[in-house]
Amino acid sequence: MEAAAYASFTSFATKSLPFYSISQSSIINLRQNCHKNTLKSKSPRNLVICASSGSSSGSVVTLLDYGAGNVRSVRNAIRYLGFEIEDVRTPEDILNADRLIFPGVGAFASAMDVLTKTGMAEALCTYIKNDRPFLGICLGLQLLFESSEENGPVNGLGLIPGVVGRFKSSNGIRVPHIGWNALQVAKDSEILDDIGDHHVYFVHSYRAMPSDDNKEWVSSTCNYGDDFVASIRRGNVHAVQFHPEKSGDVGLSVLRRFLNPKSRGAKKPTQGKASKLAKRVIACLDVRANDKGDLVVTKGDQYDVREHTKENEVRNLGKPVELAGQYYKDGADEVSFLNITGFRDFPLGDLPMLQVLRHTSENVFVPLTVGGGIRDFTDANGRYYSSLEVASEYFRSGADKISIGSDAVYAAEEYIKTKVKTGKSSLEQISKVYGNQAVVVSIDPRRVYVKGPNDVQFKTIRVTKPGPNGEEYAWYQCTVNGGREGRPIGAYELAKVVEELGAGEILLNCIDCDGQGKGFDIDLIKLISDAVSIPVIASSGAGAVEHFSEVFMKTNASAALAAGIFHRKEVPIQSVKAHLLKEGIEVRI
Ligand code: 1PR
Repeated sequence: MEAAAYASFTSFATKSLPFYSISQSSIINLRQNCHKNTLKSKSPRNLVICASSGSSSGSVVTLLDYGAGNVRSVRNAIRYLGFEIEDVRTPEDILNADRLIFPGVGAFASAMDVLTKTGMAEALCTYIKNDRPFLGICLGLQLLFESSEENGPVNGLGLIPGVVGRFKSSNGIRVPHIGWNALQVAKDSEILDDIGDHHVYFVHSYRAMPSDDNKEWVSSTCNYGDDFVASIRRGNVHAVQFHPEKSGDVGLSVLRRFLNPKSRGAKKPTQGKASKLAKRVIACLDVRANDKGDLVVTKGDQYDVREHTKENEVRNLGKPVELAGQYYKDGADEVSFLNITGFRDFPLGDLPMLQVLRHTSENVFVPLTVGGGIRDFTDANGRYYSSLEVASEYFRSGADKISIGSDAVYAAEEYIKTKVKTGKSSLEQISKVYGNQAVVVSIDPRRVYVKGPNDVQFKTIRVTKPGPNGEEYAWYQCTVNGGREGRPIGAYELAKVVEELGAGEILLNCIDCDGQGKGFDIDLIKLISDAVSIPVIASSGAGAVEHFSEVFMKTNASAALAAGIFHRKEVPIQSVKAHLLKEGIEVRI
């Protein structure tokens, strides 16, 4: 599932689109329909193309949006580049577009279902077959192919030969594919001309494969386990599997080149080097209201965020929007906000946090994660909010991923007890609607030393450094409510279960190491990153550039996150990356 947003997608379609009741049979006939190039009438199933109509303004772009999370990011990027957006409401709007961006989000089947029922599928085929300027993004690329294995087989628009299949974790790779890769440019594609060796951001579990049948379309490939189609180009029709709106400056250049063909120079694309998935460096902002009620970035020592002074104030390390913008400019591959008092305050009552997200996403074009307080909630007036509603509000406000802490612990405990997936936990509900790759589980474990490996029912490890009483073993106890309460479940058990319940990534903190600057807990990170096949973000304890190379060399972490050293300006993000490059670890530069 690619960032599925079926719920909002169908509700948008039902409310806004007059053609929703059209029969589903056209899915089957779609391919034939696409090959008929004799469309004459203006009925939704038989559309005429207006070669240049709609807005004649060169600064307007038409967007096919069905109300899902990361479309906000595309909107922000388009606006940032100085263009206005006109939304598609009817199939005619597609045909009348001067240039069309289709940031496909959602599961393949539900996307096809709505496109077909609304008459959009046929309009898209006509538009593309007439070589009108088109840019598909992510699922917007996959839907052009014949079919997908995602919950399928399901027929696609059938314009490009090939089947979209799932990455195979048996190839030794983590699925979803989340992160930054360089491309192998296969042919001149104009919009990729600035990419060269730069990395771009991918987040997906399914991919199309290059073949002899589709080679006239494929403009670049990427290697992740095997070679997959990273972009296609034929005439004015472009589509990319990566997210240009989340790929920093180089991603913005892809959009700019599509939106403004005049800016395309005669420059020839440089061939990217073969690349592995780059290790990510993430800046984390723990956010909460201080005693005056202002939302500030704070930072704890082992989760204690108060100054040890008479006033006992919440430590204030800066303003969230400003710091996030700074980290983006400094080269952070992602920015995470953790609303650390979300467990006791209702996040939707916390409008400043939503404002922070909205403002940040207008200027920060790398992935944004937000966590804190994602759970079912009943407010003082008795109004019930599901965790899905809370998450949806975060997505609508600009988050690309949400992170669940305490509620994931309760869900995992319940699942271990009952062995039943109810489908009702926040984790299951949000991943079903938005896709696994949009759901991070944040684990807050504390190390508990024991004498022998079998002293507790939880997974223990032989520790590198013995405990205070010479203990040679430890387990990692999960906590909830910002480390305030220990729970009867280990980090190992939690990680395995949340992967099963739909987590796409694990943010692995360690209360013992948090804010200490003595390095990551390598024992813990190795334990968890070896136990799951989803990406693991190592967190807590970074104090020097060497700590980053150590964690990547000794564990299978996909990313390393730090807070204090960046906030206190002790180590710039670029120094971390320069060090990693020097050590032969691939990073995005
Ligand atoms: O339980 O779903 O409401 O989520 C609450 C979220 O807030 C969790 O992700 C939890 O980790 C976080 N949180 C709660 N209390 C604190 C606290 O510090 N008092 N922050 C807290 C956790 C840990 C890291 C930190 C790294 C790196 N922060 O994210 O940024 O340890 O720090 P360092 O580089 O300075 O060592 P829910």
